Amino acid sequence: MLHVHAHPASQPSRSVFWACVITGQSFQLHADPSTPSSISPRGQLPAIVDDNFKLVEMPAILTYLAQKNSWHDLYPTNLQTRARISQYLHAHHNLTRLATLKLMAPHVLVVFGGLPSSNALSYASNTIIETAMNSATKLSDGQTLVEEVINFVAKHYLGSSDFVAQTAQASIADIACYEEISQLKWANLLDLSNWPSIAAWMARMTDLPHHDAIHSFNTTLGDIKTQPITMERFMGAIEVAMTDLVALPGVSIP
Ligand SMILES: N[C@@H](CCC(=O)N[C@@H](CS)C(=O)NCC(=O)O)C(=O)O
Repeated sequence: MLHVHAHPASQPSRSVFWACVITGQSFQLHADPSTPSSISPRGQLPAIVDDNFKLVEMPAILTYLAQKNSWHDLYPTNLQTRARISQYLHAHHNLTRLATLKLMAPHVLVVFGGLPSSNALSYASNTIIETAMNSATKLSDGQTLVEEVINFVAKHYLGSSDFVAQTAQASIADIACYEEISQLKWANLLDLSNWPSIAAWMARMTDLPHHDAIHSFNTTLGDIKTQPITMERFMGAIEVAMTDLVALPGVSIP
C-alpha cells in the first residue's frame, strides 16, 4: 500500500494527489498537519511511504511513482522527453514555486500570524515570505515577479507547444507547474488572461480527469485578495477538499 502524507492546501501535495488519481494509483492519505520527522526529515509535505521505502520532494515522488508504475502518459519513456520534463522540474523550485510563494504565501500565512517554526531549514523561502509579509507593496511586488516567471515559462518552456515539456499530452511537469500558477487565478491574485498561451494551457489542464475535485480547496477558498482569509474560511475549504479527496477512486484514509 502506498501511503501519501500530504495536504490539499499544499501545491506539491496536490501534484501528487492528482497524478495518482489520474493514473489510478490507489493510496492511503495521511493529512496530518505535520509529518513525523521519521517520514519527512524536514517535516515537509508531501512525503510517501511505499512499503518501507520513504521519499520526500514532489518531483522525486512523481518520477519514482511514474517509473515504478509505468505512467507512460504522464512520463513518456523517450530519453529526451524525460530530460525536458526533468529540466522543468529542476527549475520549478527556484522559478515558478518561489515566485508564486512570494505572491501567495503572505496572503495565506497571515491567518497563522507568519511562518510555521518548523521550516527553519527553508532559508530561501522563509526570507522571501518574511520580506513579503512585512512589505506594504507585497501584492505588486509578488505580481511583478510572477509576471516575469510566467513570461519566461510561456517563452522557454511552453513555447509553441501545448505543454511545458513539449510533450504531446500533459506530463508531470505540467501538473507541478499548474499547481503553482492556477492557484493565483482562484485566489484573485493575478489576471492570467494577459497570457493567451498560458490561459490556453490552463484550459487544457482543466480537461484532465478529476481536476475539479483536486482543486476544491482553491475554489472553495476563492478570492483572498479583496476578501482577506480567515481561519474559518481556511478550515472550511480544507473540510470541503478532504471530503472531495476521499470520494475519489482509490483514495482511502486510515
Ligand atoms: N521542495 C518540496 C517543497 C515542499 C514544501 O514546501 N512543503 C510545504 C507545504 S506546501 C511544507 O511542508 N511546509 C512546512 C515546512 O516547511 O515546515 C517539494 O517539492 O516537495
